[in-house]
Amino acid sequence: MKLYGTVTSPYVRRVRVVAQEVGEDVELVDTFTEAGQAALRAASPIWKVPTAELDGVVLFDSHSIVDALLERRGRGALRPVAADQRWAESNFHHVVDGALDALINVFYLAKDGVSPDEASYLAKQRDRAAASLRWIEGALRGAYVTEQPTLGVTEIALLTSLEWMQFRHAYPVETHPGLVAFLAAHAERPSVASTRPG
Ligand SMILES: N[C@@H](CCC(=O)N[C@@H](CS)C(=O)NCC(=O)O)C(=O)O
Repeated sequence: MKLYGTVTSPYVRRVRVVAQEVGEDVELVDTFTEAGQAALRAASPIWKVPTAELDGVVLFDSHSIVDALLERRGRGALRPVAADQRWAESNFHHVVDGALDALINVFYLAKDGVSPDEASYLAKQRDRAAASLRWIEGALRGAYVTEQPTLGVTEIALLTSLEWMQFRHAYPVETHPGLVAFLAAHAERPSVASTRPG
């Protein structure tokens, strides 16, 4: 798979973890470089990473890329989504994305010199992330999203998001003991340890 992205992006890392779990080799096009950015803009009209080319198909979003990988390469040891858990797990995944998108907004605008104290929309993003992470901490079943103690794509989305928040000092994850314990439980898994930024 050709994967457009950076090694620090949490959305790209989700895909890299899943690719490793299902045995797919990744050829990374580093979009931090000028040439990589030009290649990304030629491949995707939304200019976001991850974008991927898999079996001749171009995919513009981590969810599509992960779904395509699982469909075409199998799940490896990853937990399938149980039919009766489908919508609960979908909600969980969207809350993870909601927290991450909110903090990515705060992070990038801080680089442009705008802080949440100066823009009420940004203060809302910060508060949305806090509310979402409190909800996630309450909804976790120990180190997993469901009662089944097996890593799945939702756990991967959560752990890559939380580790990005720590890496960028975007949110005080350490104030949530349940989230800290969740991260510790998965920290040594090879696909997780080998893709960690920093
Ligand atoms: N919904 C997208 C989100 C991807 C996303 O927000 N990527 C960020 C990097 S982590 C990005 O490309 N930001 C560049 C920009 O917004 O200009 C997905 O799941 O792939």
